[in-house]
Amino acid sequence: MLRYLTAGESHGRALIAIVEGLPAGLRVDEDRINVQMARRMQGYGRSGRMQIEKDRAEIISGVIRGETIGAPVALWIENRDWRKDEPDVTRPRPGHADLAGALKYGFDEVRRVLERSSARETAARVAAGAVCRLLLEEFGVRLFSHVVEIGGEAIRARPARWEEVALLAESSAVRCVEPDAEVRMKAAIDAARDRGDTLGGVFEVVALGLPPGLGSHVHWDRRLDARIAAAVMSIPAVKGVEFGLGFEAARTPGSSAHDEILYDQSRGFHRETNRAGGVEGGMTNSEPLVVRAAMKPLSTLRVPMRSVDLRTKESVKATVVRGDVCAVPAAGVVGEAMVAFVLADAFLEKFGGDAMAHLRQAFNLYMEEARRC
Ligand code: EPS
Repeated sequence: MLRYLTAGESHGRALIAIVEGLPAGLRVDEDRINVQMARRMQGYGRSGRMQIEKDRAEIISGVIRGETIGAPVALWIENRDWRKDEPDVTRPRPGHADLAGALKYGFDEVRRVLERSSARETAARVAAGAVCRLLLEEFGVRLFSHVVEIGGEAIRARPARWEEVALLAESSAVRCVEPDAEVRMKAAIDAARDRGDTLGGVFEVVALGLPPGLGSHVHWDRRLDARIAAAVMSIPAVKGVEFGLGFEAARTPGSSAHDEILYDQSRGFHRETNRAGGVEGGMTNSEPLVVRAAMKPLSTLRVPMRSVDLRTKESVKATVVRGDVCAVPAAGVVGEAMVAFVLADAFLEKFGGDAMAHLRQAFNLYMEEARRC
C-alpha cells in the first residue's frame, strides 16, 4: 500500500526520501517532520558530523496548502558537508559494508560503497517515517523509544507508566529512563572514546493506541511482527529484534509466557500483562507494541583492526574515518521511523481509502464493531 525510497550519498548534495501511497487530505507540517530530524541528531557519543549538519527536511512535492494530494511526497535534506572530490579508500573496515560491497560491485576501492552504506542514509528514513507518524497520529497512535542498554550498562527497570518512559527518554542525553544508568552509559561511552573504540546496545520502540488486527495470521508476509522485524533489522548495525518477552520467552514456561484475556464493559477485551509485546498471531492485539533491537558497536574505529589493501593486497590497518562512538540513542529514533512506516502501511491495508475521510470512516466503523463484539 505504502512504499518509500531513499536516495543520496553521505557526502553528496542531499538525501531524498519519496513516500508513495499516502491518502489525500493528510495534514503534513514540515516543522513536525523536523522535530524528528532533530531528535535523530542527538545522543551522547555522536560523531563530529552532527556539529556540522542542521538536518532539515523540505517538502518538495505531494503537498498543497499543507495537505497531501495523493501524489508522492518527496522530501529533500541538504548535506552541509558536501564534498565533490572525496579521496578513494582502499582499506576496508571490518564489520562495515566496505569489502562485500567492493567485491559485489567490482570496485577496487570502497568510497563508492561507504558513501551509500553510511548511516547518514537514516536521516532520509526518519523524514519518511515522520510523515507516516503524522498519519498514525490522526488515529491516536503514539510512538516513542528509549535506550535499554549501552556497552553492557543496562537499566534495572522501566517505569510502569509508558507516558513517563517517553518523557524521561526525551530529557536524557542517552535517551535512557534511569538517571544512574545514564551516568554509567555515559562513562562507558567516554571510556570507549578514550580507547578509540565504539559501543553498541539495545533500544526499545513502543507504539500506543493501536487498533487490534493490524497485520494478519493467514500468510508469512502479512504477519506484522515479521514485517516490523525486517524493517528494524534493516537499520545499519542492528543484529537482532525481539517483541515483548522475546528470547526470554524461550526460557519461560507457557503458563508465564502468555497474557490472560479479560473483559469488562468499559474496557472491552484487555490484558493485565503484555508479554507478547502487543502482537499475537502476526496481528496487533491492541496492547502496546513493544519492539527491542540489538545494535552492534559501529565498525568505524579510531584504533583500527587489521585489514587488507584492496589494490596492493598488503596487510594493513583499516581506514580511519570520522564516526560515532555510540549511536544507540539515534538508532532508537530511526527505529521509531521504521516501525511507523510498517504500521502506517498496515493501517492503509486494513482501512484503505484514497482520502483521509474514507480512511477515517472505515476506521471508526471497525472500532465500533470491535468494541461491540
Ligand atoms: C552519520 C553520518 C556519517 C557518520 C555516521 C552517521 O557522517 P561522516 O561519515 O561524514 O562522519 O558520522 O555514520 C557512521 C559512523 C557509519 O559507520 O556509517 C549520520 O548522519 O547519522
